[in-house]
Amino acid sequence: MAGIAAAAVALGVTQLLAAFVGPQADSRTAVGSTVIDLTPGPVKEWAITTFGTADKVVLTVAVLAVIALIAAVTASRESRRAPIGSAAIVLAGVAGCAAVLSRPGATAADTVPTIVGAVCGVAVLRLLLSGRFTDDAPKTADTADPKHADVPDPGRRRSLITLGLLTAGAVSGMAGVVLARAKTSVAGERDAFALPAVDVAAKPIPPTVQPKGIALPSFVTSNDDFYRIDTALTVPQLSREEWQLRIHGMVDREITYRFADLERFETVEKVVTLTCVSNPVGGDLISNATWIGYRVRDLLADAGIHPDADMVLSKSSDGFTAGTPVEALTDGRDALLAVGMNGEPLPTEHGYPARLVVPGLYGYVSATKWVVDLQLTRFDKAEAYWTRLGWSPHGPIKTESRIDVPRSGEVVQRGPVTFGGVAWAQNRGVKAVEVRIDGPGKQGSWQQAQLGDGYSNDTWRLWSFPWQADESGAHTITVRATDNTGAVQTEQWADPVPDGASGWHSVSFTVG
Ligand SMILES: Nc1nc2c(c(=O)[nH]1)N[C@H]1C(S)=C(S)[C@@H](COP(=O)(O)O)O[C@H]1N2
Ligand SMILES: [Mo]
Repeated sequence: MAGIAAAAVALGVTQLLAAFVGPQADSRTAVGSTVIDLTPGPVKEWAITTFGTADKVVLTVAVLAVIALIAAVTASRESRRAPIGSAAIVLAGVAGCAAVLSRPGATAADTVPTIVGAVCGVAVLRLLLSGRFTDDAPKTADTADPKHADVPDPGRRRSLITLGLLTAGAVSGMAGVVLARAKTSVAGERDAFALPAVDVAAKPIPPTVQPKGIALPSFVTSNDDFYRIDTALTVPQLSREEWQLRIHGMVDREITYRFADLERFETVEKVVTLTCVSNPVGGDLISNATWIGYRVRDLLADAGIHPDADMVLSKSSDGFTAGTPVEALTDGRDALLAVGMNGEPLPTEHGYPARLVVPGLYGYVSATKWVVDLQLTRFDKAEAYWTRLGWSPHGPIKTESRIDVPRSGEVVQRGPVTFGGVAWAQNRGVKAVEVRIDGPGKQGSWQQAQLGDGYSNDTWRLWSFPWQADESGAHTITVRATDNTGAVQTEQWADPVPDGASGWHSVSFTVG
């Protein structure tokens, strides 16, 4: 417990001081980001497919658990001749300072909170393990004396002080996080941002996109429900004032846009379904929104792109990169630099003040949030964040479909039921969805599902399937989609690495 209390104080003090020095002094985030960057690709992939949007919470809890374990074990070995616990805290402090210094724009002064935190941690450990609280102190006899029963024994005092320090460490850490967030937050200016008037509106979304009589995901995902995947341990807080978009590399003229410069471009509204390459078959890392922004093509037009440039390497303010084919950013699909999402400014976690939205490509090769830099280059010259980790340099979205109703293991009442789900093939569009119950076999033939109206080739399509649940017992339902080129979704099972999962989604259920 002494070790855990010492670690809590070290982390708490660091976090609290960092709130006053600045975000770059936050060694917790610096270490966390370094860990994320150094984690091998397959492990990251495992974390995303296993924990999905909760991956950051899981990471934080896991890291705290590991720190507590190391602190407890090393502190139990602490002795005057071998101060192993203190050494562990000093070592952690050194690692924290190194992580802080490795981040862009950090100075020596930014290591002060970490150093002070480590010193406090060592002091706490030494205090709690000092002879002051040991039972062989001269007063031992007194504690057995009924006259002194109200005087806490040294062991009890030590427990109370340990608990107090642990609490103090935790509270100051949380205070530091809250304070730092309040100081850097762009939430206020985001709320004050009035979206530009739309010049080219998206066609209205008819209610018929949503199948009736079944609870499916809403055709348009609310901002709160929209899936979120990124490598950012703390959400970048980038003000419109600070924001710039630099266009450079294989161009005739470099251009840097300030946020106010965007006003002179046509404002375009588009409904686009984003999908994560890490989405497993049947997974929920897919959402659909109405975006407002500017055509990337228009922003690039004045730069004079060299004919041999085939990739735009986009970069975020926190160093994430994506490599997108120039063609996907300049052809008729109208890739956007989006500033609005479902009628609101982009939420900070979805890229405020500006991000890329490219129909038809997985997010890891296209959807850069907090985007500040577009470099015209070549696929044989440059590598982006996930490509370096073993993902494919190209990431067109595969045709997929998912069963939302019934849930796996659900017990369905006898009688008429309606099953349903979603299907997607962005940039090609979904033409048909077929369902098979209990196949393959004589009863298990493919049958056409009913489709919600198609909105566009860039959006998902909702489907439903009325079925007569007559036969009690175990059943399975399988789904497959066909895109507008006539290609049927492949049965070939593939993992998300390196270029997206494929295979038919099946769900087992029981008629009871
Ligand atoms: N800056 C930044 N942008 C990013 C990422 C990231 O890690 N950092 N992840 C990408 C990935 S892998 C996906 S799937 C989409 C997800 O966008 P969303 O979080 O708005 O749903 O963002 C993309 N843009
Ligand atoms: Mo992703």
